[in-house]
Amino acid sequence: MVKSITLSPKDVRAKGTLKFQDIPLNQYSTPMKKAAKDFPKGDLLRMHRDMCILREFETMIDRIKKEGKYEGIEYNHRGPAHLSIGQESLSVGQAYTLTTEDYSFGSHRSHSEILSRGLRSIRQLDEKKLMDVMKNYFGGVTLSKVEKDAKGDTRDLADDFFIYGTLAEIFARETGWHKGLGGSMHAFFPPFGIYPNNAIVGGSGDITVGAALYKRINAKPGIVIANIGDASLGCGPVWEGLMMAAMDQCRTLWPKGHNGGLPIVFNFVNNLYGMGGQPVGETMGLQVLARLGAGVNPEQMHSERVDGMKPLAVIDAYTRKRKIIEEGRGPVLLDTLTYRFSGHSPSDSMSYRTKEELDEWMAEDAIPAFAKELVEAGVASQSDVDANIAKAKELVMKAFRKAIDPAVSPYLDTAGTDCIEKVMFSNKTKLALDDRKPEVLMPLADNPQMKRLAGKTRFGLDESGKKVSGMKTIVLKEAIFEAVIDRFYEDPTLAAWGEDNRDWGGAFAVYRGLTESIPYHRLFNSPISEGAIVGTGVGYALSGGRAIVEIMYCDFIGRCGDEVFNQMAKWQSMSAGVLEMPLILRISVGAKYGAQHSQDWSAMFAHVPGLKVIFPATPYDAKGMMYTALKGTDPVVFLESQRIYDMPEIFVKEGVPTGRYEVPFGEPALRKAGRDITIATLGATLYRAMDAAKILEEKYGLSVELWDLRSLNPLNYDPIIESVKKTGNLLLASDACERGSFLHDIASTVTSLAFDHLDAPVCVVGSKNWITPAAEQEDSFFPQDFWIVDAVHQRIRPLPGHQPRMNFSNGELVRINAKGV
Ligand SMILES: Cc1ncc(C[n+]2csc(CCOP(=O)(O)OP(=O)(O)O)c2C)c(N)n1
Ligand SMILES: [Mg+2]
Repeated sequence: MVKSITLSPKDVRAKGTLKFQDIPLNQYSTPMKKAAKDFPKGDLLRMHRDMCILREFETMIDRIKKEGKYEGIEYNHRGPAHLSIGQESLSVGQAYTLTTEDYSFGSHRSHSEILSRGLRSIRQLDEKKLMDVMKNYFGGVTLSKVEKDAKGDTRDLADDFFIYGTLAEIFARETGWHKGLGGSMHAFFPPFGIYPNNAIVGGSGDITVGAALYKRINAKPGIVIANIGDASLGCGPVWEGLMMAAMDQCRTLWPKGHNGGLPIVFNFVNNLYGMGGQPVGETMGLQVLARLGAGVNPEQMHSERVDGMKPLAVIDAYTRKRKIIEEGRGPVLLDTLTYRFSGHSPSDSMSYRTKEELDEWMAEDAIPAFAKELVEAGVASQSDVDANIAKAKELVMKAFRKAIDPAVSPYLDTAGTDCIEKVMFSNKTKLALDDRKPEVLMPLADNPQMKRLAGKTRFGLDESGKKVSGMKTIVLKEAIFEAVIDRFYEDPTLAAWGEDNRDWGGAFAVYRGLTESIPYHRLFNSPISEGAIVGTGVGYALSGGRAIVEIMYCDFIGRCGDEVFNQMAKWQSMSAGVLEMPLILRISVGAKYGAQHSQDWSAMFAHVPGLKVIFPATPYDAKGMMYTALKGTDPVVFLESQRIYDMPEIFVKEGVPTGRYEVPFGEPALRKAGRDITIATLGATLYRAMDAAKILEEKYGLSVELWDLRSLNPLNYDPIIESVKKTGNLLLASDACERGSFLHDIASTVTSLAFDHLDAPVCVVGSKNWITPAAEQEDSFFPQDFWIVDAVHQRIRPLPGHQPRMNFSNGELVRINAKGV
């Protein structure tokens, strides 16, 4: 199915004026007496209670950080505390309108959002469900800490459970929401729809869009909220998230059942500051944040400014916006005004604002103002209000005493042998992440590309050992295609996106033929937003789907650095295994396109704990490893070298199987057995190393053992060590620049593990420590077969009569390093 949106110059070039609609500002003014009629009895007073709990909770942390004690009890909280004192009304108002089917994501300053959603969910869920949540969360450990001295009913118990669990997480205790591995800035609780809060400013700006994609693509109920700060509007991922959230295709091209704008509210928690910087008047020029929506789409994202100091104004806005979203007219942008009375963090000396300004806002404090309105409207009495304040203190003190007591709330033994490996990767195999029938456009066997591939041979050498043309035999990019399309027919949640992923088939046509089989909502072109491509993949995966996203060139990874390094890699660990991250990031490693399109940055991925990083170099491996990746539940960086997209299978005699099979991660593959020299490669360099092996054998009579590492992480060293024991040496080669190459890591580890067996230091051959030059000069940049031969001669064992062209001597190594080359 090819898209057919034609763009006529007559329309596009027509003279006219672009009109904007008015953007409402702080419009809510319904008197409490009238508004109260729309609320069930007790709800408004409970909202006041919840605000008091939030205030007391944050005040307690504030005291601890500043005075080292709360109500006379000493405690030293070493971690961060970005408090939301002053912002409670916004959180409580928002939470009032949400159900556990709605997902909210937040920022470093999200304690109030967590607590308000938790306390609200406790009132919404039926008691049995509530009990199940508490009993099932980490086997009821947190529950066991509050059960003994609980008073009242299940909901009272749940209040204790939730306040204690949140505080235990902030204090890094094993009984917290994720065993203390998330902490203050990353706490969340999925059973109540509370999704990751993010310490990276604007980090939730694109992740939340991924959650909205999950809802839309899989037709799941609920909306999603991105609670991000006003200053986060300076962050690229937020802009990318906005662009992607508003993409027209969700309405123009996505099929019935999935058609409609994304169900998302970008809720800018506008407290008028980003640390001490002021977006209004100083660091930005919007003046009124709500203005932004006008630039995003014709509906202006239904943008408006809401007075977040009034909880009922927030409720009113969310009630109206939910309707818009349910009509398929999202996304929505809210500029929700608030003010933080507390400092940005405990070290804040408030140098950036005047006492007069602070006093003016404190005089409008939402909690007493709301209480006054309740009393004046006859909804509550002063003693009800006072009782709320007292109850809040009691609940917070109870949780505090437990959370600081090491006997009740121990720390997780992170030094224990298997703690890290238990949470870093989920290491599961799951064929389908939902039990729906996968939505496809035709039977797999009818797919034109599958039919074309059926006519190809599966092994790429003819009887005389010569390579068969890629026109006749299956090549690496087609092997990847076979695995991907098959998994689309198995897992209904699997969705793919990236730049030009659809009609074009990806810039290198790996997906050619996928468009015919897969409906738009499961395979789509993204905006040119590398950050949001990966960030939405993260949000999609942690919401419960499986995504495969693509970055067109490895060099572009700088654009999604945060998403890969801090988000994709870290959420499984930060959640203590509560979340899984079945996200495959395909990255094409370039050639021929010069300095900004041809660099192998594999070492960067391997350096970041929490990513599986693989680099298959043969069609057999590419297909088998793609299967492994797409069945797993872990984040995988799947590197593909453009130089070998058209490479046939020349190692596995049986050829690339037409059916399903898996190639495990972390196991180097023996490409050729030998006795004298061990060469191990990563990626496309395998083929140049084969040529080098031929020279070494034919010209110098040396028997080469050649290993294809295939994986950076995980990596089983055993076979390489065994080979080194046999040959007494090791040369490592890849296309990555030599300095900082992951191969140096391998060299160092092998040296430690097999020191006594090495006759020469392990030698690393990489590209020059320079820019990738023009295609015409690439051969003097990427390792060539003769480089490997020269390196063997100069660094491993002299080759009789050999005249090296390259200089791998000690002197040259010292010289170029001194030059910074
Ligand atoms: C990418 C990034 N840059 C800088 C920081 C340091 N930092 C933490 S919070 C903050 C201010 C954020 O302001 P805003 O988004 O308005 O949220 P607020 O703190 O006002 O709630 C900064 C600069 C960070 N955590 N992440
Ligand atoms: Mg702010």
